[in-house]
Amino acid sequence: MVAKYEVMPKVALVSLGGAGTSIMREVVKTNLDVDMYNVNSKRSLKNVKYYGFEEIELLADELKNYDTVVLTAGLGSTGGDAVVKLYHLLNTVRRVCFLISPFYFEVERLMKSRTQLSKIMSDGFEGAVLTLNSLLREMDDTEPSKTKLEKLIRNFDRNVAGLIVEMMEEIE
Ligand SMILES: Nc1nc2c(ncn2[C@@H]2O[C@H](COP(=O)(O)OP(=O)(O)OP(=O)(O)O)[C@@H](O)[C@H]2O)c(=O)[nH]1
Ligand SMILES: [Mg+2]
Repeated sequence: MVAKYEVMPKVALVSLGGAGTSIMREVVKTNLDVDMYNVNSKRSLKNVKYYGFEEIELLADELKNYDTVVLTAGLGSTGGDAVVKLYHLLNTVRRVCFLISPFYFEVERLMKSRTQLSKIMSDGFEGAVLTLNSLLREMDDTEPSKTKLEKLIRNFDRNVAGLIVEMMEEIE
């Protein structure tokens, strides 16, 4: 007799860098049940497998066992470079990206983010690129405050986390 079992697509979520990590922190608060991996300069998330930026190859080898890998990172710095590298190492896997592009005034990072994005964007691209600029419209106070911006970013990360959870629940 052949054992009957449901074939579930294997999906993993990977966050990279500061922005990716704070988005994943919001995902962890939901009850999404998927394997999670975090790449950063130090470990900061509980119950999530941690890899350093220098361990991307090792992580890629582990991720090759999945059907789909969802990647989230902020572009413009180390996390952006790491997501580009990982994206290309995973060319045998379905990749879905949720990428954050910097504020327009982060000039250096913005330029770097464009280069990084050009290395990921192609006909087969799946996912979304969201810009932090959308938050500036909500900073209409006469006196802009750091706390207000931090709150808006937190809310932004919560919304991105919501998009990721919704998308991943459809795959699972
Ligand atoms: N949504 C969101 N965006 C962030 C956050 N922190 C930084 N960013 C944005 O993402 C871009 C990349 O920043 P990080 O993800 O922090 O970059 P990193 O890879 O950690 O590298 P460094 O911060 O340079 O050490 C920044 O230019 C910001 O525009 C965050 O907590 N949430
Ligand atoms: Mg950072």
